[in-house]
Amino acid sequence: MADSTGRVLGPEKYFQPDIEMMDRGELEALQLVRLQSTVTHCYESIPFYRRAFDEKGIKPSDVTSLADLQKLPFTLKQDLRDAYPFDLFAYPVDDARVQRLHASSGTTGNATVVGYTQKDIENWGDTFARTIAMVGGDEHSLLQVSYGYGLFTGGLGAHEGGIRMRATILPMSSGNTRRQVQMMRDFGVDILACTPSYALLIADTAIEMGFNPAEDFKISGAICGAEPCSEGMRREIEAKLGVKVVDIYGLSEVMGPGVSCECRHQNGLHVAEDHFIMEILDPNTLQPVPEGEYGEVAFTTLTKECSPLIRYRTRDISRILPGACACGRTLRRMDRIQGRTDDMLIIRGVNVFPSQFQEVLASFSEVTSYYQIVLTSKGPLDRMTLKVETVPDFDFDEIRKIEDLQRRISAELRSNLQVSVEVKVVEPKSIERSEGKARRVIDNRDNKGGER
Ligand code: DLL
Repeated sequence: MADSTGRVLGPEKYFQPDIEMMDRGELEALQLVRLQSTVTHCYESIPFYRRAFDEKGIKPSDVTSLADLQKLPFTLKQDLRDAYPFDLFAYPVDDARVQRLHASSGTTGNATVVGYTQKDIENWGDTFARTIAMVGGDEHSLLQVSYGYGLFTGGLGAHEGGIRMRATILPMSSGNTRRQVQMMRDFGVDILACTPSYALLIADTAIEMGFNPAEDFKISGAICGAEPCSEGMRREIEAKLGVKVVDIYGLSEVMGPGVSCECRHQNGLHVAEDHFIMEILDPNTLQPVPEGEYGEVAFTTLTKECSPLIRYRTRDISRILPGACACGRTLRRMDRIQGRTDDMLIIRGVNVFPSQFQEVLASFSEVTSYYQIVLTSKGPLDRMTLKVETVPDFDFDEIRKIEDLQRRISAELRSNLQVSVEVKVVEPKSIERSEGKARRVIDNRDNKGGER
């Protein structure tokens, strides 16, 4: 069997085939048992949930089917912030069962803090290990973890995945990119785990160092998530490193990376439905949308012990993809994240997500995946400038060529996204590089976010 790029695929690998290919009826029965136990756990151990249930007049025993999930209250990011630091924990923080804490950065308010028991960490590792298998890895693989280690869940989440898989782990964390490349080559790394922006920077650095990783390195797979990545950018990383790139999704509040992940067929992310129930909600009515329609993703955790969550509204936009996957997994797939409700830009009345720019840029061979959106205000009106870097051999001496390219990109953006954008093509390496999540939007408006 060959994939979309013509690469011949070996046999499919699975980490937990009994679960990943479970009969749907059995899986739903398992979900119900776990949902009932989670609801009881939340009600008995977390005053926030007891209050929320009481306000709605619901008791854990009222949950007798998966459809009863609809009766339960939502949890918002603000609820986690208000609970800072430990009020949403099911156990006191000094309880021996609480093994680890992670937290979001908290740049826009209190950090959200999440606790993990040993079992929580093992379950988390299992979901990441599934992705390692999805991209062709196994216990013989050498896994380079180049997500940041620390309170961010990327590094340690991938690390746990490596442990559960019994792979060999190279715990690089992010940064020191030339050293990353050198070790990737010298040690014969098989699989890289990092953000897509960092994978691209690693690839470009390797090429700059005079290597041709696609031909000369052993690496064959990359697990790239934590931020949006267009198909164009994915193909660029794949071509430069000679790997297959699979997408992995997750968020610190819900667990970390591994809530859903893509198999090598690259057609949506299989949700770890034995650990989470996913809902797609209409953001206005908060009712579930029909299968295949976009909406806000919400998760209910099914196995988390320390920080269980009921109907957590993520603000991420996706949809459920109908149909079976060629890999044989029965876990349903969600589409790649389209954007976040709070990332959406409203420019002169038109709604647009930064990631949509990436998709349009992918059709221009003269530019790379490095881009940045700069917002400024001119009087009451907002202006958007899209800075995009050209490929290294683009001729910057010919003003006419530059202007023509800018005009063509701008016209394409207008016809695809209906937005009026000033496009500025800039020389290679003039946009800041990222070792983690890329900063795509610079907001220099006087009234920041006034129109957002
Ligand atoms: O980014 C966890 C993670 C680490 C996921 C490593 C994958 C790999 P947070 O820092 O809490 O956690 O950020 C979560 O990042 O709500 C999405 O908006 C975004 N995000 C995460 N994965 C993807 C992805 C980690 N694959 C927020 N595609 C989420 C697009 C993603 N956006």
